[in-house]
Amino acid sequence: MITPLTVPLNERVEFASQAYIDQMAFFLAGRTTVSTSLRYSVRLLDPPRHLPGASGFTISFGSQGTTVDAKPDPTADVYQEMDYGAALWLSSIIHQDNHESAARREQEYRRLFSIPPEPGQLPRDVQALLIALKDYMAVRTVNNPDIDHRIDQFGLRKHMENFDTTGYTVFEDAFSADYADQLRSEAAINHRGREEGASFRATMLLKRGSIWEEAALHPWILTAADYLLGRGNLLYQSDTIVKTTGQETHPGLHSDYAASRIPEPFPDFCILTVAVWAIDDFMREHGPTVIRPGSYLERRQVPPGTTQDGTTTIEMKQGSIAMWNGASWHGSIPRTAPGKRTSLHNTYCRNFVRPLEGYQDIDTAVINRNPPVFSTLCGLDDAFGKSGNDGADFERLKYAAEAGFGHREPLPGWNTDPGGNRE
Ligand SMILES: O=C(O)CCC(=O)C(=O)O
Ligand SMILES: [Fe+2]
Repeated sequence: MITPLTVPLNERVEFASQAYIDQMAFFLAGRTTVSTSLRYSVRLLDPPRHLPGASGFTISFGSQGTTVDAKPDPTADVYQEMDYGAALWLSSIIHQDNHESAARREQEYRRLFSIPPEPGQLPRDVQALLIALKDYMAVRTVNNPDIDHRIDQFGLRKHMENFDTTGYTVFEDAFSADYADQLRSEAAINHRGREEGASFRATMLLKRGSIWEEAALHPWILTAADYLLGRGNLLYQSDTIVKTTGQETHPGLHSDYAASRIPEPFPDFCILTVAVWAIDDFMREHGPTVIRPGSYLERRQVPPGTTQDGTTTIEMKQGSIAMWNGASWHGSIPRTAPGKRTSLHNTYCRNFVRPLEGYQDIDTAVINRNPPVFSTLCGLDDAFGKSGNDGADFERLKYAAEAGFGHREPLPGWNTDPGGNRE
């Protein structure tokens, strides 16, 4: 059964758009008042071109009710300035029934975007209402559809150029050591009981706990996935590998297109991409990945018997993420050091590709604790597979059309309708 969406597609809004402010006002109108009067304001720096008015908002909490204004106010009791993209990700966190994960997300996003902790402590009832408002908005807020804007705001341009030349890149310092430790412990649980060296993969991670959901949504990686695959891409596979001393998990070379039977010559656009998280160091002795730079331009499967000659070793430190065009020829070398290498492999594919792992039946509770981009990754937003006896799912078809039919540039009209753009 395909998991139904609890928030209808037409309630989704872009962060800080007029439609977003309207949704906030709608939520606040029905709420009880708080005992303290307090104004809370955020100024958004460098909003995307199609939302020139998205400069921030001010929420006025008070005994007569709570209201929201679509303008930042530096004289507010709590006032913060941050980049549009950073604020969008902070506002994507859902707290309800998800406290541990919410705290971890907040920590990782603040670290990634260098945002200091929120100033001061809010009164209890104000804090509770603010969290309820944030949660209500987070499940309705789509990712910024302007991929170029995200690339520049996150400082990722050089990485995208790497995809266009060598076909791969390494994002350094992409997650904290603390998060790495938690990922390793969770991975160990999933790998427990397996014969040493026999089965090195644990799969279907989106059905194994919220820590993996967080990882699948990494803001830099989703930006790179959108760059390579277009918006609306899907999670193809999410798995961990635990590699032991002497183990050879990927001898020779392969392309990640193999399982999907992509005919040769491969298309000149990318079909799928894998992001490999170095939960432990990936230095030579740890058995890292090797890749042949530029091999995605071959546009064919690796001929049988091809050796690892001419490859580059992707050496990286814990906290780095390597990512490549899935048409690239790559493998890995055996681990010589004692101990284990734990890594997370999140693969994303184009909207029309059939993923290796199925998430269309994922628990509603999982959908409800994540922003809309998560249900997109699970394949729940698009129209595929949702025709019934009465015809197609026109709501989803309309939604797909609003996202553009694979257009690289925003569709005409985007600049004139600041509230209407949806992923
Ligand atoms: O584990 C490695 O080093 C390589 C894994 C691999 O081939 C992949 O994730 O596509
Ligand atoms: Fe691979």
